[in-house]
This record gives sequence, structure tokens and C-alpha cells, in this order.
Amino acid sequence: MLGTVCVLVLAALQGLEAANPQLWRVDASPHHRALRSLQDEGHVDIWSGSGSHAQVMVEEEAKERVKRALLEAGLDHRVEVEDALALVESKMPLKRRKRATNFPMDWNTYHDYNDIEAFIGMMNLTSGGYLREEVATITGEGRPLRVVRITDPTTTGPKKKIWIEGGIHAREWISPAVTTFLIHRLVTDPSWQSILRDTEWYLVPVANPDGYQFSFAGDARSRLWRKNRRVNGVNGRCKGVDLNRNWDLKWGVGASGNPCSETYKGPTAFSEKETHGLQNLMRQIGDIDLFITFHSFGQTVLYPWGWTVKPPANVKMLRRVARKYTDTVNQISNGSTDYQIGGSGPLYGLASGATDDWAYGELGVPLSYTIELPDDGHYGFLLPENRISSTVRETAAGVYCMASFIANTGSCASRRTRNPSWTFRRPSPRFWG
Ligand code: 0X9
Ligand code: ZN
Repeated sequence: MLGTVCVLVLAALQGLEAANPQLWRVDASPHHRALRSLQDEGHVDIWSGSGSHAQVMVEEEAKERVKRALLEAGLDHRVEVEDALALVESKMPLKRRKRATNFPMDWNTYHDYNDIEAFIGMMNLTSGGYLREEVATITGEGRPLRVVRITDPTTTGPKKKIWIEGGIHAREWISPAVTTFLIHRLVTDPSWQSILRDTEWYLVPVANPDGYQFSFAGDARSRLWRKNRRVNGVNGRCKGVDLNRNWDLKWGVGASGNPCSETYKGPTAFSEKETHGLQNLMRQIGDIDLFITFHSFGQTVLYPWGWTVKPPANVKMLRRVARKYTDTVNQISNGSTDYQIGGSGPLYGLASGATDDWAYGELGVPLSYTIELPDDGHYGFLLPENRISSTVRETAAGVYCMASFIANTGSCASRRTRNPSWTFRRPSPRFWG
């Protein structure tokens, strides 16, 4: 009898619609300890990066727990959006439009991984030997994690090596839009050709293909997906590892051990095929001079470290090259896209196991950055499609200026000397401090 009642109650409960999560505005920095531990425990998803208030998504079943924690920490909050998923749905692009041409890519709409793969294939066919394709790994769901190398094949000799990664966080759609635009510029734009004599570019358009493809499933929950799609544990109740917490440098600092958290670090460092495959390739390439990983949102150029607030050894040079980017973007956008520059620990709160710290500290890349793309929080991850074109253009101009400066050729070359002062001996990577 009791069993039957239980089954009936369960069935009734399953029939009930669970309420959607809300969006709360909390009067505290997104890095406040109370918020960070709520995120680590999997109770909230913090949306905004830096600033004096935080926007957090709170699931129905976590509301009471979160309220209590905020009260204990003395933090005020108010409900900003009653139904966060309805908000996301209202901001999502309409169902896919039919393309006007056979070209798989444009920068007026967001494209899924299938389009991006087709685009890479087409660039490969038309690049005249400038582009070479590699596969860093096959993901858990069987997708090739594609990396392209672009350089002028007719010139040899030492070249500056630039590694650019996008799409490690699935929902940050503007990031793959930027990396694909850079590929297009490098392969097709005559004004970018001469820099390819002195530089060798490695671009990862989407470092998290499974998560990225999932975020295109068409519903609001998938649209907000951040991690990869690993099945955690035996029952896999909570999926995914945060691939930007899985790298082997200070792994675990400011990251969560809870598979349900948005910042789950994974069972071990480099447990994920994506991070493992990418680090292998980066090690093979070796002396990378400039590393950039594109994220959103926040309009910030972050340099190491993420695991401490102490500034890194070559902070002056890191800031100088970052300014090449921010000044260019500011100029191209007529002052409308204003970036902040700073260490990721001080600006975004302690968090490591991230790509930028690993590139800097383990591989010894002297110039390593996370660039948090537009906007500054108004649309956040849901940057409208009509903002893609201007964003990718100003970003590409900024990246070009950084590359031109370090290669000392092109419009941002140092005019004073053939050997710009940034060239310094690489200390042994482990001692970057
Ligand atoms: O937290 C992150 O992974 C990045 N911000 S995001 O909002 N896009 O998730 C920032 C990473 C900065 N780098 C380090 N903390 N090392
Ligand atoms: Zn991110």
C-alpha cells in the first residue's frame, strides 16, 4: 500500500512543472567569498565577471539556501528577473535562416560547430598552402577538435608564433565568431599577407566542440551551457568539466570539486580529452610568443596570474602589449569599446587551472592573455547578432596590432629599433614568478 502511495506521489510530483531559475542582483563583487563558495557548491551560476555588483542565476531549489548564505554574509540582493530562462529565450536568435550563398560563414549570425568545420574545410581548399589543418583530439562525443596553422609557406626562418584559442566556454558565442573572423582575415585579406612572412599563427576556433554544439540545441538551458559534456560519475546527474579549470598549473585553486558546479575542475588535471590534446600540440610547437584565449563578457584584457594577486615577472611588458590591443580597439570603435587591463587574480578573483596561467607558467609564453570580449554586461553572453560584425572587426584590428608589434613589422612595428625592447631571454618556465 505504502509503495503504491509513493509511486502515485512521485508521479504527481513529476507532473508538476519545476519553476525556472531567477536572476538576482547581489550587492557584492562577483568574487565575493560567499558567492564563490555558493558557485563551488553548485547553487548559483555567476554571470558577470568584474564590477561592484554580481548577477547570479539561482535555481528554484537553491533559493532558500542562497538567501540564507547572503544574509549570513551581510549581502543585500533583489530579484532582477523572475524567469531567467524566459529572458534568455526572448533574446535568442530566431531559428536558423537559410543562407543566401553556399559560403558556410558570415559574421552577422552565430554559427554552430558544423558550419565552422565546413568553413575551415573551405578555407583549407582555397588558401593556396597558407593554411594547414590539425586535429588536437577527438572529443568525448566524437568531434574532431580542429586547429589551423596559418603562415606564408614561401618564407622560412624564425617566425613569431601566435596561439589563439576560442570557444573553451560553450555559451560565449562571440569568441568563435572572433576566431573564425581572424582565420578569414589571415587567409583572404591582402593587407594581412605581409605579416605572415614573419609570423606563424595557430588558431583553435572552438576548444570545446561538444559543449559549444550543445549550446545550439535551441532551448534556454542549453544556450547557457559553459562546460564540456563529460558524463560525471556513475549516474552522470551533473554533466561537464569546466575546461578552463582543468589545466595543470595550480590545478584546483579557485575551482570546484563538485561535478554540479559551473567551475568543476574535473577528476584530475588534464583529465579531459580537449585540454590534454591541446597541451600536447602546444608543447610540440614549443616557443610560442603570444597566447590569447577569447572569452566573454566584460571588455577586459587579463594577464597572469589567476591563482595569486601577485603580479608576474614581466608585468610591464604584458601591460604594454595589452595597450596595443586596447588602444586600437578604442580607436576603431570611435571610443565606444573601452577595455580595462589587469591581472586576472586581482580583477576576476582567484581561479586557476586556466589556459592562460598554464601557457605562461608551464610553457613559458612571455605574453599570455585572456581577453573578455564585449559587452560590458548589458547583454552579457547574449550579445545580439547585430553586434557581431563590429566586434569581430575591432578585435581583429587589436590582435593585428599586437602581432605587428611583437614581429616588429607592419603598422604597429616599433619605430625606434629593429629589436624592440620586449625581446628578453626566456627564463626557465617554472620560474616565472
Ligand atoms: O573564469 C574564467 O574562466 C574566465 N572568465 S569567464 O567569465 N569567461 O569564465 C577568466 C579566466 C582568467 N584567467 C585565470 N583565472 N587564470
Ligand atoms: Zn569564459
